[in-house]
Amino acid sequence: MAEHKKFENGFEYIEVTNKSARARIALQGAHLFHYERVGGKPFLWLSETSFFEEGKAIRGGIPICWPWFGKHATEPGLPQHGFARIFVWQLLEVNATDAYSTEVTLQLKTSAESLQLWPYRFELLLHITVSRTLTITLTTKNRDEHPFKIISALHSYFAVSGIDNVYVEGLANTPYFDALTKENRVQQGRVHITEEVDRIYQNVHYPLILHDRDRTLQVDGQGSSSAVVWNPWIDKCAGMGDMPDDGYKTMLCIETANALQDAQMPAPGEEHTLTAVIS
Ligand code: TA6
Repeated sequence: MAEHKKFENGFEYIEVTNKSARARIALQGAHLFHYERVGGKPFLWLSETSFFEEGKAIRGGIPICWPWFGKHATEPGLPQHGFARIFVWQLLEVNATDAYSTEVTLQLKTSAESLQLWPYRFELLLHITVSRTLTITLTTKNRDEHPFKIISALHSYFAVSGIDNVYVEGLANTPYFDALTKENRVQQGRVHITEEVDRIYQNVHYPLILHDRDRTLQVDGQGSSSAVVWNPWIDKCAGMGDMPDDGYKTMLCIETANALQDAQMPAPGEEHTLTAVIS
């Protein structure tokens, strides 16, 4: 079942419910901000002080960073992480394939507003499959006469019991760029979080496993050989107006990306697909 819902301020989202799971997807940003299996706890972290307002990215769930990641390379005044997550997408289809699985398709296309921010014609499709497994697939289609470069990420915020209880398996001996120190390093063993972490891993071999005290979550990436691991820790968290001061204790971002050397350059008429399979 899928229901169109609105917050009191009119912010629109879709709530999908089936025998496997429940999910909520905002039309702004095609932003999946809630997923939980029937009888389970939410997979995704959502800030209790997140904005649900036009033009402001939701803090949590799976923001879509596209067509650039982080600050724009040359124009710092442009939106952080691109514009896909702050534009309103069109809901194309909700298809209950059976009682246990629902597919949702949303679309974002070139507009006068997008052309003001990025001078290329494109089509974006987001397919979300809500079942016992959560699959989110971002397809970029080059509708322009020129090739264009996309740096993107499915910026997944995972809910954890406590940041001290978790570690990430699957990145040992993997090179990463440390966005805090601007150094290139190599991961030694498991990723534990004991301070602010902001790393872009390259040559990633999926799946990655998030081990928590009472569950493990698997993140499998397709069309991606880079991944971002981020936790803002105490000081950065305290400075964020849409995150409680202790929010860093119960979240960890593991982002399936096309970043740094993994950026993509579809030619006119070509497309690229980035997928995260979460289970
Ligand atoms: O994913 C890591 C990162 O690029 C961090 O540097 C931090 O900026 C985070 O994304 C959140 O970005 P946002 O624009 O959503 O506050």
